[in-house]
Amino acid sequence: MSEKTVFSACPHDCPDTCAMLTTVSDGKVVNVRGNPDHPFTQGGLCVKVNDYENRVYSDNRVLTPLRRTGAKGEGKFEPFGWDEALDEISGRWKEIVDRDGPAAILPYSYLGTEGILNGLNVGDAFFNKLGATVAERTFCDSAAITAFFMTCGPTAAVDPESFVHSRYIVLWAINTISNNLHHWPFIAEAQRRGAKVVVVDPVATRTAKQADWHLPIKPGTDAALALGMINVIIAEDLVDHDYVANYTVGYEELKDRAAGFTPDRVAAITGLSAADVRTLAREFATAQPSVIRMGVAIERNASGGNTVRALSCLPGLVGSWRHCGGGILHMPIWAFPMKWDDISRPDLIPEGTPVLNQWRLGPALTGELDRKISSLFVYNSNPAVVAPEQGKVLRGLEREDLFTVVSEHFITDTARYADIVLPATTQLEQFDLMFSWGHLYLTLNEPAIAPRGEAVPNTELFRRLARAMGFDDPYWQRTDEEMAVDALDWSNPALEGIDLDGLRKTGYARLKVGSPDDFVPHREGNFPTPSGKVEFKSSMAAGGNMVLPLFRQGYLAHQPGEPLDPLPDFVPQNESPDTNPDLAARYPLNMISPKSHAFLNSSYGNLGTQLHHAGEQTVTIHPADADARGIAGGSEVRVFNDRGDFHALAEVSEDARPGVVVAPMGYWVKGSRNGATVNAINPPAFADYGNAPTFSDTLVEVAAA
Ligand SMILES: Nc1nc2c(c(=O)[nH]1)N[C@H]1C(S)=C(S)[C@@H](COP(=O)(O)OP(=O)(O)OC[C@H]3O[C@@H](n4cnc5c(=O)[nH]c(N)nc54)[C@H](O)[C@@H]3O)O[C@H]1N2
Ligand SMILES: Nc1nc2c(c(=O)[nH]1)N[C@H]1C(S)=C(S)[C@@H](COP(=O)(O)OP(=O)(O)OC[C@H]3O[C@@H](n4cnc5c(=O)[nH]c(N)nc54)[C@H](O)[C@@H]3O)O[C@H]1N2
Ligand SMILES: [Mo]
Repeated sequence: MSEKTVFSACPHDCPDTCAMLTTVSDGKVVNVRGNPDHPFTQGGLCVKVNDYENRVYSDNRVLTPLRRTGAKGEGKFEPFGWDEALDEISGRWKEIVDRDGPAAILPYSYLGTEGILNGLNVGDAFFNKLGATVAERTFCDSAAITAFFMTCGPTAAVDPESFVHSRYIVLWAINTISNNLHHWPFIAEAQRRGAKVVVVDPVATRTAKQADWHLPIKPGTDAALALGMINVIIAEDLVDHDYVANYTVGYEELKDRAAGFTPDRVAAITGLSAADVRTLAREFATAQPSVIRMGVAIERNASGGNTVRALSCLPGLVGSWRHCGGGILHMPIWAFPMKWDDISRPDLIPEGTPVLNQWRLGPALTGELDRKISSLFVYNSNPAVVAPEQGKVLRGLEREDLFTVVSEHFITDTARYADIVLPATTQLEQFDLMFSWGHLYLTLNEPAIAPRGEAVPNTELFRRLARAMGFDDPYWQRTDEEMAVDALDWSNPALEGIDLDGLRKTGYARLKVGSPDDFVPHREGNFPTPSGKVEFKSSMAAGGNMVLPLFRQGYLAHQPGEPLDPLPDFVPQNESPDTNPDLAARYPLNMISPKSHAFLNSSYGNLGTQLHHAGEQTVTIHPADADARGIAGGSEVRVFNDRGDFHALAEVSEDARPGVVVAPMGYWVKGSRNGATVNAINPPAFADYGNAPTFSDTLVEVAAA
């Protein structure tokens, strides 16, 4: 018997990017586990990935190319060969290019895998060269990144491991224990050392229950709370005047703006008490080092970008940046010296190529947008579940004249509608390198086993498609290893002493950015903003709304329209009693649809262990709201608004604040009670910045089914 252990990396779109060890015996994976040497992962995985081998070996894997034999959506397919599949795809695309132009082809993708090679940008160069519609993928963090850049610039800011040194930790719209699990031990260690942990979240999550203080804020009102903190800090002179004078711009203007956000007004907006607003401000200013950890859901409302602007001002105002473990943590990904232009090749985009935001898939496919979409190519994503306007997405996918190709592990709700399904490898069958948006380690993933069946990595998929389309430049023929070398700037100081050979010996390497005990990049300013300072008043605001290159196949897109307000402000929810009283009268409850503990977005929504853990789709409702509607715990309810409805089991609990209902996302349409899930009723509106979604800005009603 031959046994070996291989360095793997969790492929998922999650801040943790765990270093894994895969044990292979006689060519078969017998076990995956966390690498105990890894300082961030520390040997643990999670309920999603603990049994990753069951995903790899699932009987339901797609293992050959498939072609549709039944009606769209029926899920009936027959196997056929790769050569035939590539001939058919390239043939149909050439016809479409001649008839409708290349922009009638729409790529659709996100982060089914997060690898530098196989992840977010793997198809960009191909589709750019083809002249397909440019896909704007503002799925996650687009408003927040724009706002953070406008205030602090693209900086890693705080090492998540430095949190052990923090004295005051505010977890703001993040459910760390479910969604960023491996950060928790560092927070718990700080707590043991006497730090206070505060959670700002409308829901008493697993994380909130471990905190010292939970502030159950009304969704979408966080910008008001942040501005209220600024108001109190200035009014009570808790400002670090020296830091402000040397390393920030726009203090007087920020002071004027915050003057309107008195604790009483903020209390009325947020549903918290004025005393709580004052206490949070005082403690954050005085208990140094103080730090904020922002989650992704913070951006999902009309005020999302403004919220991140306001929060990002706070550490500069009180000088938290002076200390190790102080500041505000968003995404340390900016420490990785990526060569995005080489990966995405925006230079190949033909002049005048149209752009489509992927959240508009439903209206685009159903003809609402005056766009001709003749072919859809989906990889690394499951829009039938993750995108808003689910009803329109599904109707669009049913179109007989739409040529749909989906590259997948499984016949997802999206793949069910495909004309052709192509088999994709899982992480254990492919080579990749991983950056992280939650720590400062570069991680190697070596293939542990040969691809199952005829599955191919996304890199190989695009090599084959390029060949089929006649792209013969050597760029399209690079091996995975050559692509890995091209993807990063290895001469950057952050990668000093790190190379592929070294990674093969250890599995991971910490970027050369200093140790977690002395990571203080902004002790003396040095912000990567135009002024080099924290921009309370943003100079980039003059350029108007932005979607960053990462989200747009490689180029920075200033959106047409007015300049942005250079100062943070509070904008009420789109769907609220203040802004839309008629709507609020009919649909008085604010729904949020956060991550499910046991799924990774919609991934694992079909697998036994995780489904068993998750149970059926629930909607959590406060006892007062349940009583008013005669809803008993465990009963089937209908959650609805003008956009549609889905069914769920009521979970009556004070974990939801009154007026708020919580329905985790990720459940598959197939298997749902009425052919619909949370995104059937979520709104298509964008947040204030970066074309981010507004999943927390949704009014609904709940009734017994
Ligand atoms: N288990 C698990 N882990 C995951 C994922 C998963 O699907 N499952 N997905 C991964 C991905 S892609 C991402 S982006 C991250 C996201 O991870 P998080 O950043 O934690 O995002 P969410 O779970 O969407 O929301 C976090 C919390 O914000 C709260 N919230 C919602 N709206 C508001 C609001 O307006 N204000 C405030 N203050 N709080 C609000 C929700 O109640 C929720 O508890 O998780 C990653 N990790
Ligand atoms: N209501 C609501 N909607 C949301 C969110 C929310 O909180 N609430 N969160 C949003 C966020 S933050 C995100 S990031 C998005 C996530 O949206 P997606 O990135 O679309 O996430 P998944 O649903 O996990 O779909 C990824 C698909 O890729 C497939 N896949 C995995 N690896 C590979 C591979 O190597 N090759 C190929 N070809 N396919 C692969 C998986 O099997 C899976 O079906 O959802 C967004 N939608
Ligand atoms: Mo995400």
